[in-house]
Amino acid sequence: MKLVSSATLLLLTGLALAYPPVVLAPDSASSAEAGAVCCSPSSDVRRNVYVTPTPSEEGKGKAHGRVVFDGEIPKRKELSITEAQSKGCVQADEAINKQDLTLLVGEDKGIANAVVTIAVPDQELNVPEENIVLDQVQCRFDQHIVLAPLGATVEYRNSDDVPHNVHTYSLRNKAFNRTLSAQTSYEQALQHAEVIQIRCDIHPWMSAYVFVADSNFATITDEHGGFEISGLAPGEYTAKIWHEKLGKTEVKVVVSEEGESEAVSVPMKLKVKRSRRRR
Ligand SMILES: [Cu+2]
Repeated sequence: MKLVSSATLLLLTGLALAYPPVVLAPDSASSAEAGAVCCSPSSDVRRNVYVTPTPSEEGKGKAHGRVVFDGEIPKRKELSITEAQSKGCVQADEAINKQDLTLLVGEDKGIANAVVTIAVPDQELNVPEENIVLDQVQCRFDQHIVLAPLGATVEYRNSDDVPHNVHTYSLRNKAFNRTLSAQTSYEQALQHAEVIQIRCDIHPWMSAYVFVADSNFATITDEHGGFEISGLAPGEYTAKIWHEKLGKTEVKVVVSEEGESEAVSVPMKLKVKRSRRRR
């Protein structure tokens, strides 16, 4: 399903892709431009984008729009973490952060932390030379969604004084389950494009994703569900959207000869669980 709206969508000119990652603060330019009444999840939305578009003469177009929640805004719950489970994670006078980042829907229904990718043929991937660090700090992953190009290296780190482990759930890249004692790290070269879930088995609430993209044209939505992908040549593209809880969808984007494109509005909703019929 595709909805196109040209007038009501956000202008996201401040959100160009960049490396090191774009980290959006609640008072960022985009929030001001959007004039939004603020959104509960904004304080913890970081866009960890490690891909950069390939600049080219004809690549002056951009795809932009919003990913929006279709349905009633779901109530947010805290992560379930007991005192015993979080022993040693924080200082005695500190409280552990229980914010659940798995589904962040703002008051404007924008869905944060959705990954948007556009496949462009014959592009050479821009791979950062430095490791992309995914740290474990106070028994949380310091980045919830990491958008990394195929070929990059992720360094899983434990900056805590308690042990963690890194358990990867992947189908194409080699899966592993490795204990990381305090102040140690482990590197993984990303060899296949896919979404890898990262968990710590010691602290069951710890979960993050490494989205391995085989495109330079990709980004993560901000706290208003906004996205912008620049550097596109004129033409028709399919933007694919992935969200950890809402699944996948896609939308067509047309970049004109002048580099213009209409803002797209992409609805996503929770899948209805079918109850089994009782016999
Ligand atoms: Cu852990």
